[in-house]
Amino acid sequence: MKQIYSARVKKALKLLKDAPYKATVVISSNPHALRSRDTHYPYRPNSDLYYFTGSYAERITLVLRPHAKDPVVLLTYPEDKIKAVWDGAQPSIRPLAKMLKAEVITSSDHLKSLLALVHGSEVVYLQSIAGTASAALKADLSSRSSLANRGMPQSLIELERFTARLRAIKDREEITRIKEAAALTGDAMLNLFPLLRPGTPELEIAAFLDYFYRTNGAEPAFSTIAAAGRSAATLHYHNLSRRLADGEFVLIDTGCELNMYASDVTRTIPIGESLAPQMGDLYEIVLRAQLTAIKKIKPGVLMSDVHETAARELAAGLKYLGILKGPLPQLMKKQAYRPYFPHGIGHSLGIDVHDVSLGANDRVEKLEAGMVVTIEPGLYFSKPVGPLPPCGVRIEDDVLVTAKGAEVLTAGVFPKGLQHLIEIGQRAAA
Ligand SMILES: [Mn+2]
Repeated sequence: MKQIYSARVKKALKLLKDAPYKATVVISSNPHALRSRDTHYPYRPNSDLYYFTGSYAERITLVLRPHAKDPVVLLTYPEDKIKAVWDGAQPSIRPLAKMLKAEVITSSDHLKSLLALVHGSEVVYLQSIAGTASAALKADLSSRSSLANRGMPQSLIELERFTARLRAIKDREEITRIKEAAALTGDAMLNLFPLLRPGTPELEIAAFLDYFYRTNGAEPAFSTIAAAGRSAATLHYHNLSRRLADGEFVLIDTGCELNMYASDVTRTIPIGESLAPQMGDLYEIVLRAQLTAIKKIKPGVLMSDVHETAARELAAGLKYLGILKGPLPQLMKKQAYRPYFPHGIGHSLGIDVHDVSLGANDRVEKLEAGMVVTIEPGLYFSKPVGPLPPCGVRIEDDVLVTAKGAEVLTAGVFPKGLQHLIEIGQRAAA
């Protein structure tokens, strides 16, 4: 298990060494995020630092510089006995240093240490996260006159430009962890059954899922969306102030972070006994778009192609419902579906729920074996349109790109077939 981290560091060093310039990477742990005044959010390790160390240690910085005598350096602060009284003692970083064959520098001035460590490099990859030593170095280097910068890296590049090359392609351990996070989300959704009936507050659905995650060693990977009826037309709906109602959908977009890896799933479930046939049609259109998009996935395909595939199905469906009119090629050319399908088809998934991508954005990402992406088409109506009341349908799964095609990592999460979902709703309502 532990070799995965040293193997990743080794791979990073090799990538850096193969570059035609002398490059150094500086990755700091996250600062504590302030919630308000003197209360903080629970601590979460920095994703890039975690990727290379597997460590939850705070106030450390990892430096990778393959051209130096000590290519791996860990910066740490001297022990703070008073802080330890309040927050508990920090675990020793010696085992981590041993695992990564790192030299440890204990210093109370990390900026000063970093300036010495990057001297002689031409390029340095740095973070922009306020409060990190890496960002402090970035600010310092960019504020200097060129004279004062002699011997210092002239090129300061955003860290993610480097780490994305590694993190975008998931190794076996990462895929296992994403699958475990997906399985836990599946369990949580199955345990949700009895709440899927008219009268349940949206908030109760979200609170139940959060409770389930936390009592199973995980936590929500993002704020759970539970959107009943018209609420679902708001893409990032967080009010959670309505109740589930008979004949409406509830859209549940949820995921957990387990062992630092995320799942991200959306299911849209009919509530009660009286779903209008047009609502059923709407559901089937989105499901068909999702299945067609997943079928399109294989190495070499662009995410924009996958998007286009889903969009064509959605446009054809909107035409069938009488909401769009005209020949399909023209509707596609005009992107007439955009008001109803305003977001992208998906995003990469990993340590971060919106994980790093190799393209300039998610849409131009060229798929490679080992990438994990979400596929999440949807249709949303903020006002009544034709026979449809204000509502939204989205269906989202997590998909691994394999050598030949795709593997749905969330296949076991929750049924997607409409008839099955209607039966679940009817059973919950009875
Ligand atoms: Mn998503």
